[in-house]
Amino acid sequence: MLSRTSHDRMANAIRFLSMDAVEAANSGHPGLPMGAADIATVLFTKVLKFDPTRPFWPDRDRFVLSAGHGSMLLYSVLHLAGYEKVTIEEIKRFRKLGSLTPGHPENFVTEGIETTTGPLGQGIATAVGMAMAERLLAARFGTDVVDHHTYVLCSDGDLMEGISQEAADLAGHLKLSKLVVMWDDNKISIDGATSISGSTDQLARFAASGWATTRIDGHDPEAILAAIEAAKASDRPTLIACRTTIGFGSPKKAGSEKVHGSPLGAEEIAATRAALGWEAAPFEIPSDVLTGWRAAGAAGAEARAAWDARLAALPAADRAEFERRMAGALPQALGAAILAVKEKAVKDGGAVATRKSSELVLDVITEAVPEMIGGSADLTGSNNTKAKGAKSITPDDFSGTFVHYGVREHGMAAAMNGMALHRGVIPFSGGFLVFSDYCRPSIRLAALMGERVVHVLTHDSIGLGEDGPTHQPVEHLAALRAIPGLLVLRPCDTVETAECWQIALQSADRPSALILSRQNLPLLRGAATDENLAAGGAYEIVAASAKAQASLFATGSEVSIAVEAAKLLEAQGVPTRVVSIPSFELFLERPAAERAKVIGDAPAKVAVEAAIRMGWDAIVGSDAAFVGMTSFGASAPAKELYAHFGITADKVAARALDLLRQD
Ligand SMILES: Cc1ncc(C[n+]2csc(CCOP(=O)(O)OP(=O)(O)O)c2C)c(N)n1
Repeated sequence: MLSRTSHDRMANAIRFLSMDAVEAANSGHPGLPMGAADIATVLFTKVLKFDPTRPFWPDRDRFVLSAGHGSMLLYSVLHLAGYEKVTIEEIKRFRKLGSLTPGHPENFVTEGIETTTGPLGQGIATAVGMAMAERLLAARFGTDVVDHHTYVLCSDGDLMEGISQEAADLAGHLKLSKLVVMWDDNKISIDGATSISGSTDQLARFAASGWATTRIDGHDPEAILAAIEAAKASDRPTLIACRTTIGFGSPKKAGSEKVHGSPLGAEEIAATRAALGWEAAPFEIPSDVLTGWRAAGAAGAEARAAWDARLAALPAADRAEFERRMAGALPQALGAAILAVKEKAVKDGGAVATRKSSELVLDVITEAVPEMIGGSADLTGSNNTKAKGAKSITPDDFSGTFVHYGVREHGMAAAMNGMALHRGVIPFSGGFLVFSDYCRPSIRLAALMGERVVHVLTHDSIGLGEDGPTHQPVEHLAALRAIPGLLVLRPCDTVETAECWQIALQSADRPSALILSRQNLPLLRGAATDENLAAGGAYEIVAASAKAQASLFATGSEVSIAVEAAKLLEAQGVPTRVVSIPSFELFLERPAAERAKVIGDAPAKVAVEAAIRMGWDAIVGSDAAFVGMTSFGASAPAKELYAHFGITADKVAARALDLLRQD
């Protein structure tokens, strides 16, 4: 054990780096780093298994700062422990453009940061996914190479957010005993005392969700260490309520919301230096303190080297498989698996709902890509995300590949992010498209971080029928397409569904949403080849009989309506082509000349999608007609709804004829 004096000085180094960096930036949050410095010091010097020279060592312990506003805590620790890139110059550039020290921690900016945090509640829920991935990989590869813990530091705000309950429930149920959450229980948030807005007994809440819980003095290093050791021995996840003082050390501001999110000011910083006996100038670390921290950082090298040896001792095939999965490389077998599904679909023909098409694809590709971990938010039979061979994961058996997430869309989406960030698994899950709203903050973070997670979103329009407008997405396609980086894939038949799955898996650095129908759709693609036509985002699926007078554009379930409309138009002597657009994003990423060719120059252009028009003008231009939705849906059989809202082949053909008449 460090002497108390050494501990205090090491913790104070975090406090002063944070105070001084916030002061230099003239913005930021000093209160949490000052209050939680003792917790971080014990964690990083006594507990955490890490090696700053190998930030991506697969068997490192994960540390998630769920309260991302306290980013200076993390930057201070990374610098002190010896993460090479987090230099003192970077600390001085806190919150500056292009620095490695942005306002909130970004995993894609700074090595050593496990996940982007900032939206409260996301970190703790993401950490649940990391802990799940650890157990899944340990079940496959053994604890010789997969045996680490996930630690979270969260704040009051993290626990106020509803997602924290979804996460707690899931972790407690799954008995994620290697998940340890340290709650910075300082009783202060932005508006003042937390008692002005809440009175939940958090320990009772977590206990009720199956967690071990304990309460300690968050400034007592021995108590912190003892609580963590007890947590590691528990058979359940643990919540440690660490009573701390926000802004610890500041004579005038400690314990008050004033220190949460603004610089202390030169005078108060000087007073804090005097109070804590800190003589070093801003950004200077006394040599005894730096030596102590660097020794803590170097201590993990031995464990890491021992792990390297254990990995080397694995049977060659296991080792290669482990390394492949951790690198996120797909198995060779995927291409042949996709082609086999396409060939079978063409042979079988017939009408199939794309949610069912997706199941047919999953039956084959989950065999080829065994790191795929499926799931559903209690809609397994509707989302069709449980492949034929998939076994459910249970609290006592993680050898399966399917997660019953329960009715917890938000917690599910965040856990998927954590699984993807952990590496070694590819998470996909199921939900209704209309409830993607419930996942949206986590999907947004997946896109920001560039993580490969695949959301299967079924029941994608009024085509779901009788459940009515609460369940019928109208604005959701536009809302998802608005998220930068997210691939929104809406296939029209089984062949396109296979291609969209291939795209989603091959997109290693972005999330995908697969938008699938409840209702049956005819097979439109008559031939199966190796070529992935959907990968271009849009392509001509039906050619015109002569130079096209009308071009019809559609996605998903409306492509077959456009194809019927084209037949009507052709019968009236209007040469008509149909363009299927499985992905706006992939199409818009292509060069303008290629796009112009796909869009064509027919005088009449009509777009069809059972959703709002928003977003379509960028594809077809504002001069095109649009057949879709302008209101919420209604409760009735799907066919009647399509007729009621005018999304029919007749209407599409009529709009094209109108345009030609005006021409
Ligand atoms: C989802 C979300 N809502 C609001 C915020 C803005 N915000 C940042 S910190 C905070 C609350 C601060 O209280 P607490 O979590 O106790 O942190 P502490 O004051 O102890 O640092 C809020 C509302 C946020 N980051 N995320």
